[in-house]
Amino acid sequence: DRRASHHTQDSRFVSQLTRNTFALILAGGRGSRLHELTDFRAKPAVPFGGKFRIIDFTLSNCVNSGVRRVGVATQYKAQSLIRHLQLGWSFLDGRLNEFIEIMPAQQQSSGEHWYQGTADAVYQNLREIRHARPEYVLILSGDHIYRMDYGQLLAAHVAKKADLTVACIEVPLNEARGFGVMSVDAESRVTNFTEKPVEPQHMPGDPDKALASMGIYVFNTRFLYEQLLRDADDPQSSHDFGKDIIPHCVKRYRTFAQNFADSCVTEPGKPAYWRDVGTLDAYWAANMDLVQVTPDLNLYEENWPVWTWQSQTPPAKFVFDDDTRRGNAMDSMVAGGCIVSGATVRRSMLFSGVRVHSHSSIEDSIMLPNVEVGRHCVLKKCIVDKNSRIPEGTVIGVDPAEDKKRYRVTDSGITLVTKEMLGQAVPGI
Ligand code: ADQ
Ligand code: ADP
Repeated sequence: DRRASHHTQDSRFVSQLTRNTFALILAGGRGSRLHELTDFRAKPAVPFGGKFRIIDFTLSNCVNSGVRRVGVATQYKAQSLIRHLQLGWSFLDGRLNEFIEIMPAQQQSSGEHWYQGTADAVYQNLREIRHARPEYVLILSGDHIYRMDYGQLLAAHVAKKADLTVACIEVPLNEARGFGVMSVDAESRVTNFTEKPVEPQHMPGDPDKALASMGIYVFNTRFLYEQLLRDADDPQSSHDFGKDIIPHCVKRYRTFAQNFADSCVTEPGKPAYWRDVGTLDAYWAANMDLVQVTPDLNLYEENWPVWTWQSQTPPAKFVFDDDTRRGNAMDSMVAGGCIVSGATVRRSMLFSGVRVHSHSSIEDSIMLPNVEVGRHCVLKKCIVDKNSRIPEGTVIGVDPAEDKKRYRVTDSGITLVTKEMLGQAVPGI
């Protein structure tokens, strides 16, 4: 019938748009508010959600949306990220014109700089983008946890005959200072954009909310070239999308906003989930979101899989001790290769290969891959970095003043523990 044939035409239209798109993922930021978690790896490479890395969410959105020509611009501490991409993301098929390409900062412009702002990171890769001859360029960040159908975003961009489309989300007004904040008219055209405003403007009709940029942009390719070339020649510019390019375009060209609610992939009745896990508190909270009984972001939903690379591990194992009635995990996610033996785990996230020994208790915590927790330990509200060994009898998360002497404790009481803090770093490096 007519509706069905309309639908087929629409989906063919969207798939043509996604095929004609090149996605560039900005993955070079340090993520300094994650402190020691990003001492040796870029934020997009930080493990998340039991078996993933943060960048897997954005990459999966690309692959699931049908945007399969992807560049990843790296800069800060890229080794761990590059290894992950090579191991886990080399399955796209070049014969079908699909690829994920690593684009390291490499002082390729005539100047002496590595990437400056985010716009410079794209500018320095213009040659590669040109080579792919896309009609649209999708600029993404490798830092966010969300599920989004970029096809819907592209379709809105084309329907509005936009030069530039910015994906946006409603955030509480008191958090809006950390974002680019915009105003839109009745047709969703952006009328004003301010990066990280001191006094963010609330949305009309809602004094407690602001409309924030998600740092996700669709550009017509030719328009992007023009803007980047102009910006590169501007001595006043810091070469950043949020600070320079977007405000410039809003004043002069057809810039539209698309609300995340319209392209978010979610289950009926669930809110649109998007998190910038930029701080230790936010990182902890977003992992804890996943262990909820009915999480807003449901990783068990199969029609929008999150892809990753994972080591080959046997199933998680639980060894129950009849005397102490311990040897179990409740309201928790436990990845492959873990052994919980005679210990109790509650409301926690255990990444691959974690070992928890007898008489220990872990609550509201995140154990990154290959952490070993000795006997008689108590860990509460902790983030324990990869490969750390928690010695027998250690208590963390009960006396913050004591914990602060050795570990990093946030204002809200989350404790980060790394192998460096435990004195277990490999000597010589
Ligand atoms: P921020 O996230 O504060 O704001 P920024 O720190 O520039 O902006 O990071 C954007 C992305 O680019 C991150 O994924 C980061 O890792 C990456 N990045 C930063 N510098 C880079 C470089 N030189 N090379 C490669 N990658 C780099 C932005 C927007 C706001 C918006 C928020 C949403 O500027 O308007 O509200 O994102 O989170
Ligand atoms: P992976 O190797 O699985 O990506 P990480 O995400 O922990 O593991 O990556 C950290 C990177 O930093 C690795 O290349 C590792 O060799 C390096 N590294 C880890 N700890 C230290 C340290 N104390 N000093 C220097 N480099 C380190």
